Amino acid sequence: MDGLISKLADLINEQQQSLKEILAKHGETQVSTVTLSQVFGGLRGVTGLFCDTSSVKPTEGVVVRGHKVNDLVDFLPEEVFYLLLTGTLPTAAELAELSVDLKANSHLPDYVVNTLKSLPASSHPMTMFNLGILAMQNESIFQKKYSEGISKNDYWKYTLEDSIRLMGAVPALAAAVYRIKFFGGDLIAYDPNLDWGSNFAHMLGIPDKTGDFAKLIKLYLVLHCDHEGGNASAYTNAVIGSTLADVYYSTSGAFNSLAGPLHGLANQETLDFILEMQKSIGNEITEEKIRQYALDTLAAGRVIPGFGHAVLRVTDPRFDAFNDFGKEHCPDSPMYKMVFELTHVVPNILLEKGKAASPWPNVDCISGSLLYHYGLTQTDYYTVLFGVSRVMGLLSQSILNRAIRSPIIRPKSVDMKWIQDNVIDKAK
Ligand code: CMX
Repeated sequence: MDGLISKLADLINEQQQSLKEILAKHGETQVSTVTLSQVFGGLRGVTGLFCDTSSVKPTEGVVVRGHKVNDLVDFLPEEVFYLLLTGTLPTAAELAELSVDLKANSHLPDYVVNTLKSLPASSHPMTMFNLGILAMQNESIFQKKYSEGISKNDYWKYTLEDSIRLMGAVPALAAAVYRIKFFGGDLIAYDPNLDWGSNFAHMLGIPDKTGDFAKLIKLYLVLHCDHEGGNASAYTNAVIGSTLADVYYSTSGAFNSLAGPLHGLANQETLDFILEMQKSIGNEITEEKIRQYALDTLAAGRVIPGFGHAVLRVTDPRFDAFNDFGKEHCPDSPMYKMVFELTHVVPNILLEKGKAASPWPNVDCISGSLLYHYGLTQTDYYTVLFGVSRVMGLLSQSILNRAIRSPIIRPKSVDMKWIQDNVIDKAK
C-alpha cells in the first residue's frame, strides 16, 4: 500500500492547501438557498455537501473524476476504485500494488460466516450483508489507533487501511451471503489468479462457460461504483463517518439506507415487477397489454419501478451501457426483450400523467433482467450486488472526507413555531 499512501499524501496535501485558500477567500459565498418546500421535500435541489469522487449531471449521468461512467466500462472495477480515490486511473504498477493488497485482505473470518449461518433462513440478504460488515468492525485499525491517540493528520491513513481490508473482503462476504441464503452454506474458495470482480463472480458459483456472466458482473460493479455525495446511502455514510466512527460502521449504516425500496432495493423491485407482469399477461406480450398493466399499477397507487430519477432528466446512461451489453450478448433473452418493450410503453404513460419529473428508464430497469438471464434469479440478492459495487465509492468518499477533516455533520431543524413566527407571520 506504500505507493498508494505516498500518492494520496501528496494529493491530500495539495487539496488541504487549496481548500484553505478557497475558504479564506470565498468562505462566505452563498452556494444555495432553501425554501420551505425544500425543507419538506427531502432537501431536493439544495446544495450543501462537498464530494470530489463523482458528480451526477441531469443530462449526462454520473461522471467519475471527469470520466463519464460509460467510458469506464472496459476498465476493471479496482481500476475505477483507484480513479475514485486518486483522480487518475492506475498505471500497471499501481494496479498491481492495489491487486496484491486486495488479495491479501480477501479472507472472510470464520466468525462472520458463523454469524451469517446463525441468522433465520428468512433474513433478507441485505440484512446478512450489512451485519457481516458490522461484525468485522472489531478489525478496525482506525478505531485502535484513535484510542491510542493519533494525530488528526493521520486519520485518513488508517481509514485507508480499513478500507482496503473491507474492500478486499467484500466479494467473499457477499458471495457467502448468496451461498448461505440460497445454497445451504456451501462456500466457494477465492481464486488468487482472478481479479477482484471476477473473483466475486466465481465465488457466487453461477455456471459461466462463456465468461459472459463474469463480464456482466464487472460491468455492474463499474456502473454502480458511485453517485456523488447526496444520495441517501452516500449521505448516511458521510453523517456516520463525520462522527469519526470507522468505515465498518459507516459502510454498514449506508447500506441499511441502500436497502430501502426507493433506493437500492429498486433493482429487486423492477425485476419482481417484470416477473409479475409476465405472469399476469402471459406469453403473448403486446404493447397494449403492457400499457394496461402499467396503467393498473399507477391506478393502484404504486410507482413503476425502473423509471424516473431524482437527478437525471434523460435515460440513465448506465441503462444504455447495460442495453449495449444485452444487445451484444443476449439479444434473444425473453427478459431482455421484456425490458425493451417496457421502455417503449412506460415513458409515454408517465409523460401523459405528467407527474414524474423524469419518465425515462433508470439503471435498475435493466440490470436485473440481465442477471436473471445468466441464472442469478434470486431478486432479493440484487441490492447486495449494488452494495459490492458502491463500497468503492463510499470508501473513497470516507477516506477523502477524513483527509479534509470534515467536521461532524449537523444541519439545523425547525419546528412549527419557527414556521409560524418566521414564515407565516412575516408574510402578513
Ligand atoms: N412511477 C410512477 N410515479 C412516479 C415514478 C414512477 N416510476 N417516478 C416518479 N413518480 C411520481 C412520484 O411518485 C411523485 O408522485 P407524488 O407527487 O404523488 O409523490 C411524482 O412522480 C414526482 O416525483 P419525482 O420528482 O419525479 O421523483 P422523485 O425525485 O421524488 O423520486 C424516484 C425519484 C427514483 C424515487 C422515483 O422516480 C421513483 O419512485 N421511481 C421508481 C423507483 C425506482 O425506479 N427507483 C430507482 C432509482 C434509481 C437510482 O436512484 O439510481
